[in-house]
Amino acid sequence: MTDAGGHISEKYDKIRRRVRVADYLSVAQIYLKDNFALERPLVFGDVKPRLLGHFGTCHGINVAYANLRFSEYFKMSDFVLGPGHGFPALNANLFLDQKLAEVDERATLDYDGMAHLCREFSWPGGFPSHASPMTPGVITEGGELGYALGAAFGLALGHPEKNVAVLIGDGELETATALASLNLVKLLGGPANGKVWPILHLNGYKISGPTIYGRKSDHELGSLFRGFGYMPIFIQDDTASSFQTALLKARGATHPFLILKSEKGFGSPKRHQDAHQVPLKNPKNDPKELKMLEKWLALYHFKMEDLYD
Ligand SMILES: Cc1ncc(C[n+]2csc(CCOP(=O)(O)OP(=O)(O)O)c2C)c(N)n1
Repeated sequence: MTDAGGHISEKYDKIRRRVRVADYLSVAQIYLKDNFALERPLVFGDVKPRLLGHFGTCHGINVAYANLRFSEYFKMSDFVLGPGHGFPALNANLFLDQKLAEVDERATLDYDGMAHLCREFSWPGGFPSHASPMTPGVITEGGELGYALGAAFGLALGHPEKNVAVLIGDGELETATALASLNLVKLLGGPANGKVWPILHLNGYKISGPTIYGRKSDHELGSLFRGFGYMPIFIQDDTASSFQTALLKARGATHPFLILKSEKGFGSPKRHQDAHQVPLKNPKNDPKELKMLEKWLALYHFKMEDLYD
């Protein structure tokens, strides 16, 4: 993967690898019931009979999580996830961080564990398609949008040791709850409290419809967040160098508010409104779609050793 300007710098290799592997595992969870490391050409029998889950928002979530988790500028104590439908991404990262293994002994960081993760995703008796009480670290189930920002402030208030990152969906920020929670910044600050780092996940769509924030100019967005008392910081694209530059800037701000622009469905054969859920609908029966799925999975150059760092 190249960074802005087309050059590849080694500095952010770990971040890029995590995004690539978590993206691969997000696709694999939605589609595969066998051939999990693409060890041979994909056949119809490798594809799940019923395709459930949501890919559209996954890449942006993986970008945010990897950049926050492996940043040298930001020591994250908690990650609060808001965007509507990104469970394959969350589950992939919990698996890679071996948090899933703490509650599910079959989620080992090897081929069998990966097979378990994918096979059981959105399967009766297995992992649900959305965050649920069995998800490690879950605070609320997440079925109702709007609470991520409020929960993040709740974690930081009275806990000066906390550095809470919260990813807010642009659709989520249209809810009254999330919008009103922007005001909570006025309660923070001072030595008694921790810090909250909100990141707006601006992928321009809620489910398959356009978001209001996606239609605002940078000037309008910046003025809005400034008005609430934040320092808006735009992450220019979803590369590691842009994200880390933004985090470095945010470190010097009392109340940073990061804005991550990502393309909904990035990596998949469909984008934007066509990528929200399952971008390829029929790779189980359509040879052309099966080839498209194989090409899509191959894009991530997944190797088993990618799991181990
Ligand atoms: C209060 C509430 N209203 C509506 C919904 C239905 N809903 C689920 S996800 C979603 C869109 C969320 O958009 P965004 O936060 O941008 O997430 P993304 O599109 O990136 O998945 C909506 C409207 C809901 N879950 N809760």
